[in-house]
This record gives sequence, structure tokens and C-alpha cells, in this order.
Amino acid sequence: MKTSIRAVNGFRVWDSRGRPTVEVELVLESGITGRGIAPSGASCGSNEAVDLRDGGASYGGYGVARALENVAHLISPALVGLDAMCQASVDARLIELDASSTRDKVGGNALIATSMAVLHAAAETTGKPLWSHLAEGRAISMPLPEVQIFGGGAHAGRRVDVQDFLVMPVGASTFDEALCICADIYRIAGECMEARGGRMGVADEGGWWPNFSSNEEALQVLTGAIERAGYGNGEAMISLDIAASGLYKDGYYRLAMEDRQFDSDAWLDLVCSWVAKYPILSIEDPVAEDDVLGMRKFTDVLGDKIQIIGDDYLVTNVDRVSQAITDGCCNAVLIKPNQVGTITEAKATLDRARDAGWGTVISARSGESEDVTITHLAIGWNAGQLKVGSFSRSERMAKWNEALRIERGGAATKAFSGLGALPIKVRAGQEDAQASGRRSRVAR
Ligand code: 2PG
Ligand code: MG
Repeated sequence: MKTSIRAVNGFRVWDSRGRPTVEVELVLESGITGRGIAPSGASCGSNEAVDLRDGGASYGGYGVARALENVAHLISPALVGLDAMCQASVDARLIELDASSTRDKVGGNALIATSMAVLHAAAETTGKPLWSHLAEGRAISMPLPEVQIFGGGAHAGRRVDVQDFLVMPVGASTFDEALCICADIYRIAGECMEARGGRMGVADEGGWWPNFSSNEEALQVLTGAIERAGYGNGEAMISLDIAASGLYKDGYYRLAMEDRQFDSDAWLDLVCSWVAKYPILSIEDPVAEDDVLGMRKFTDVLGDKIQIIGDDYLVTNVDRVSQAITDGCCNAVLIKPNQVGTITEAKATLDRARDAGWGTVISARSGESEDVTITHLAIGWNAGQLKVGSFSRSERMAKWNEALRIERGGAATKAFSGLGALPIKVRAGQEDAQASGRRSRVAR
């Protein structure tokens, strides 16, 4: 059969941190090829699929020779002859090779690069762009972007404890306009940082290097930048990724830069006080990955006001999402395909969350490449939201620019999801702000 897999070849390429990563090139009997490059996290959940690394002295221990051997000796023999048009069957075969949730035998990096390559080969066979192949004729909308303005946490030498200070341009009416808003805020935030003096530069995902004396000061500067950019009337809101697993030890949340620690209740009080003072619309991982009680309390208190995203807390795992739905924890999920290992599993997790009325955010990792697959997933799966880091560094811009290309190509049916992408309850209070923001922007 022409769409049967003829060969699966793995190669070492390099990611945005200059570390090795896995690229898989798949060849079909027709001669059509598909390619995927594995991304890689820095702040990883302990329940996610592992990047299989060689350890030892070479490349700081980040070598991927073992993962590539697995592509050659485990994955390739298992996949050759399968029909690339049946993503679910191919992924099922991959899962059979390593059914453990952390995929430490074969490696999440080897698996996801392969699964992505299969998807690309299938789309190429249909002659459609990937997003369109995934949409299968259903109406889709362009995602609301979340753009990082300041990096922090594990992505910036822990110079500020909170990992991501992002903006969501909820007042935009197209994806193109959404990026214009983010570009303004990113530029003006840079000017603010320059005026404050100190080291300039960017963190791992391209957000400005943090130079603050407290976490709250970062929120103040970001709020000021949004206002100076002219979007302080609800058109652009703040999203935080606290990545709180990295702050949690022995029952306490610790803000190292401020030399303060909090028990679970005091921690929630602090985060709630931020939500009360600053225009925050979304918070990711407000508590540690196994702090179910904390997540439930947080969701009870804030779940009807803001989006609460589980990242390390859910690790793109369908069972963890189901459990969180039962527990009343979170109202949105971050979907990082490499956290789970295959495209099919990532889609199942997204579907489960969507069925529960949750928000769904497709996300890049802090270690990325020129691979733009996630942009197509966000659009083709109609996820509603896309998070790929900041507004600089080409591994990030490649993904934003790909979405612009998709929007402008026969864009008639591609509405912008905007606020509609947020979980239902959150939207109520914001819609007025969005409408008034739009009115004032038109007047400017
Ligand atoms: C996150 C991601 C992206 P990492 O925590 O959401 O910002 O970081 O890829 O390092 O896990
Ligand atoms: Mg996160």
C-alpha cells in the first residue's frame, strides 16, 4: 500500500537551548515523508513522559543516542508496514512498546517525534495543510495567544519565582490583531525594563530577563506596561504560570527571592490578593502537582473568575484530567503532546477536558525548535488557546507566524476565538470589558 510506512529514521538535531534533541523522518511507500522534532521541558512534572537522555559527560548529559537507538531498533521495526493514515493504530503500536506512564524505556522524545512525523506524512498524503487535515472539514477558529512578557523560574535562573508572566489579548478580533497587541506590550515592557537599569536580555522562552525585587513587582511592571501600551481597559489581561511544583517543599510554598514561605492557606491568600489587585485572567499550576486539596480550594475560590490551568498537575494525561474533573480541580488543561508521548493520547486528553466545558491550551515547551506542529494542532483541533512562549527568538516566532499564514489563507471561516475560548464561567465578567476595550480602541 502506498501509505504504508517504509522507514522510520531518527537523527540528532539541536534545540533552542543548544541541546541535542530527536528528529524523526518517516518515509512512506509512496515516497512521501513526514518529520517531527521533539521539544523539551525544563520545569517538568514528575508524572510526564521523560526525555530519554544519555547522562554522562557528553553534551552535559543531554545526549540522545539512546533515544535514537530506540527509534532504530524498537520503533522502526514495529512501525514498518503500518498504514500512516491510521494515526490511532500507529500510536497504539507505539504505546505497546512502552505502556508505562512515564515512557522511560523508549523515551517520550523518541515517541513524540515519531508520532508527529506520522501525522505530517498523513497530511502530506492528503495534500492538505496539517491544520486542515486535522479539522476534517469542521469549522475552526484561530486561537487566543498567551504571550510571555517576563520569563522566570526555571527558565531564568530563578531570578524571580513565578515562571511565566504572560498577556492574553482578549480584546482582539483577529489573530493578527492579537499579535499586534502583544507586540506593543512586549516592546513597551522592554522599554520599562531598560529604564529600570540592570541586565537586559531574554530568558529561555524569549521573555524579558527578570530584574525585580519581588514577584509582585513584576506584576506591577507588567500592569504598567499594559496600560502604557493603551490596553489597560480589559483588552489585554495577565496570565501567570506559577509552576508551583518548583516552589513547594515539605508542605510549604517558598518564594526564595523574597525569603518568605507560606503554608497552603497563606499561599492561596497571597495568590488571591494578586488576582484582586492586578488584571489577572488565568493562572497555571497555582499549586504543586500533587496538592489536590490546595487545587480544590483554589478552584472553589477563583474558578468562576479566572481560568485555572493544570500543567504539571495534569501532564496531558487523560486519567489525571478525569480525576481533576471529579475532584473539582482546575477548569482548563495545558496540552503538551510530549508530556504524554503520542498525538492520539494528547487529543484524547483535550477531548475529555473540552467535554467537561474546560478551556484547552496547546503549549510549546521551553526547549523548542523550528517545528511548528503545535500551531497546526491548536487550529486543527480548535483548541481555542495557544501558548508558545514570548515574542522573540525564532523558535517562538515561527509558531506565531505560521498561525498568521493560516489565518490569511482563505480566512473567511476562521473566526478568532478570543474570550470564547475561556471556560464558560470565567467569561461573564470579562465580556463587558472586552466590548468597552474595543470601543475605545476604535476611537483611538
Ligand atoms: C510550562 C512550560 C512552558 P517547560 O511550564 O508551561 O512555559 O515550561 O517546557 O519548561 O515545562
Ligand atoms: Mg507550565
